[in-house]
Amino acid sequence: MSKSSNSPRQPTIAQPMSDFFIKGLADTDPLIADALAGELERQQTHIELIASENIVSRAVLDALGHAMTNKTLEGYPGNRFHGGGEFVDLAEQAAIDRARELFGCDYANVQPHSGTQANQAVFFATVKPGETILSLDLAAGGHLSHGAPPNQSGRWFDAHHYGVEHDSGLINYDEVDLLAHKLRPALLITGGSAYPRFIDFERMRHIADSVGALLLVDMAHFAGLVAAGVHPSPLPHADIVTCTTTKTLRGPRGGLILARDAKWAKPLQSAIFPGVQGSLHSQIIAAKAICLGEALGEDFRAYGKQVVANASALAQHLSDRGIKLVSGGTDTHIVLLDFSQQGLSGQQVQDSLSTVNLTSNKNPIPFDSPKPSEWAGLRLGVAAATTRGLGRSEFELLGDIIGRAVARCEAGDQTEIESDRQQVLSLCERFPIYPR
Ligand code: DSN
Repeated sequence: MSKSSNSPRQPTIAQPMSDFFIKGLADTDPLIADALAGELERQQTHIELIASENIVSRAVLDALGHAMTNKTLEGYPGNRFHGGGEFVDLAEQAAIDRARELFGCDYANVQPHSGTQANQAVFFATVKPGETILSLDLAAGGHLSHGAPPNQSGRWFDAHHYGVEHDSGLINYDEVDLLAHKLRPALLITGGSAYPRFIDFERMRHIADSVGALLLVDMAHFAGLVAAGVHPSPLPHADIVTCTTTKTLRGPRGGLILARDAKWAKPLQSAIFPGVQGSLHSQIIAAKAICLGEALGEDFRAYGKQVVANASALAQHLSDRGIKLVSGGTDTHIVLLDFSQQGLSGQQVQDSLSTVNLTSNKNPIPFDSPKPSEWAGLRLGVAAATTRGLGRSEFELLGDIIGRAVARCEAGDQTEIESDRQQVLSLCERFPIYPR
């Protein structure tokens, strides 16, 4: 027996924990601490009307700031390239199971870092560089990652686009049919960022089948409405569905890929990893599981119903005030305003709304100028303010305030700004978010 094995075990003396693990941001990096504090206060004192935003629960925030962020893993639950994955496996499997239950599908991949990367993975799994894809035009409400010229998808694929009817603002399904027969795309894509109406998924399926194309539906904007049962689901019709977990789904920044048929599991698993991504963002996957769990609850269905009611109230109120709406109204959380007749740009109206603590974004409208500075549209979304608790009457009040902001843009009249800003601040106080 060696001498050392007979020696008494040395008592363990814990070292004091390093400040590195204790000190908070305010002590270590005041510049970034101030930026975070400023952003929180901005959210608390402004009403968010950007359609791609929402306000996540405290539970989702807890996961996003958790030490799970330290864990590196590649692969999928139970089949990782690194050790120590048992707890992330729990979180990822919960996210997968909840996504499948929520959307009623056989396959879910919860790893995409964003909606764009979810779409990239679908391209990776279904089309080869140079093949033809057909999608909704950007100005008609489509999305950059669906083959827009400046995006990788627009460079790697032979991308073509369908639009909306000039008068109705609704998708021109006859044009989709015509282009599909002429171009024979490998992939037909629908969905986008600024289309306020239901999409006829059944008709899209029919068109895809008639030319042997696969159908991808990007439900990034309306996924939460599908989850809440207030929007038709694309799952029964599309081969593959992508979405983000932000926006109406009210979760962390990130994407999902869903498919009704498990035959897509293998190509889509390897398209995300190792196809277009490396290791997963473990803490974000935990946050996705939380948001998907929330979306399975009754409260979320009530939220979804209220989103649609609020959007409809806002659309009607703005229309009554003489503001033109693309497609004449909305079926979703999006209300798209058209200022082309007034000769105003979306930027002017966005700036005017920001003076009264309303946050929005300029947006192209169908047949708009390609130059963002000349876009005549403004996109509003009601999901974030609905999460905050605003109902129809508050959205009617916002409609009045927006109407006056537009009138100020037209007349160059700066009166009533302060009283309108105070009304918005008082809404923020009545419907607070996160403890100060
Ligand atoms: N596509 C952008 C939007 O809708 O605002 C970001 O997701």
